[in-house]
Amino acid sequence: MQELNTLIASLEQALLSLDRLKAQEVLQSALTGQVEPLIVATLEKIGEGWETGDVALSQIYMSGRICEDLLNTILEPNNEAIAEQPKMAIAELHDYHLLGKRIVYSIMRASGFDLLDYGQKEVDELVELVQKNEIKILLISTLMLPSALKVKEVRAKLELRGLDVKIVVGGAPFRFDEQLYKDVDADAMGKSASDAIKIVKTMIEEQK
Ligand code: B12
Repeated sequence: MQELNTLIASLEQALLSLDRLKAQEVLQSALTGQVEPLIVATLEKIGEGWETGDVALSQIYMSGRICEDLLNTILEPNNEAIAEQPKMAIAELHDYHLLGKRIVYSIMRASGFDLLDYGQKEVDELVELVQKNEIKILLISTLMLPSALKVKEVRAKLELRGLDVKIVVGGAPFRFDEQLYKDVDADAMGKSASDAIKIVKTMIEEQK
């Protein structure tokens, strides 16, 4: 087993030089439980490089895209789905930071959850889909504060339609301010894909 720090350094180097094959090799050499911390830590390091001006926007953009694509090949859906799941969906609300949502989706699917991926949606489209698909647990990812505040609008519009939906949120603004989820009327907040799994399992238990 390779040290996480060694893997982070190798993945960072591969991504910054846009070496997709090398990035794939590094991710495949990681244990399943290391994939999420590996990608998150590496992208955060690359993000810091962007903030200090050492990394170009194109490099950070391509790094995200490469990780997103590779996730599909690395984490396959688990065929033994968890029994009696309520209808669930995940969406990126308003902004375009899609990688965190992709990781949560892929890891949940690899853990036996069956959930819809709505991609990036605005408030009204999201509410419409939730009603149409009879969603009971809605996972929302946002990476920017203005998007995070829009969760409150989602809740209000769901209530106007009389829909009882559990909302779980995650992403940078919620990690920076751990009380924010309450201000936007979400039911829970998670900092990682493993948190998402724990929260959803508890909600399923409570709904029984
Ligand atoms: C990569 C990145 C980009 C990439 C996005 C590429 C892509 N395809 O996603 C690019 C370069 C395109 C980009 C653009 C911009 N970005 Co940007 N970006 C980042 C950066 C450095 C990393 C984000 C990331 O991918 N992290 C890795 C992923 C895996 O982690 P994650 O998303 O946090 O997800 C994990 C957890 O949060 C959690 N999670 C996530 N969602 C959910 C959901 C649920 C339900 C649960 C339980 C858990 C959960 O689990 C995930 C896996 O562990 C962050 C810095 C940061 N600290 O987040 C800034 C950041 C998010 N960006 C920021 C900004 C300002 C922008 C721009 C406006 C910049 C500009 N001036 O153009 C644009 C806006 C684009 C848009 N409209 O959406 C700010 C937002 C600040 C704010 N308070 O609003 C940040 C915080 C940087 C900063 N410190 O200023 N960005």
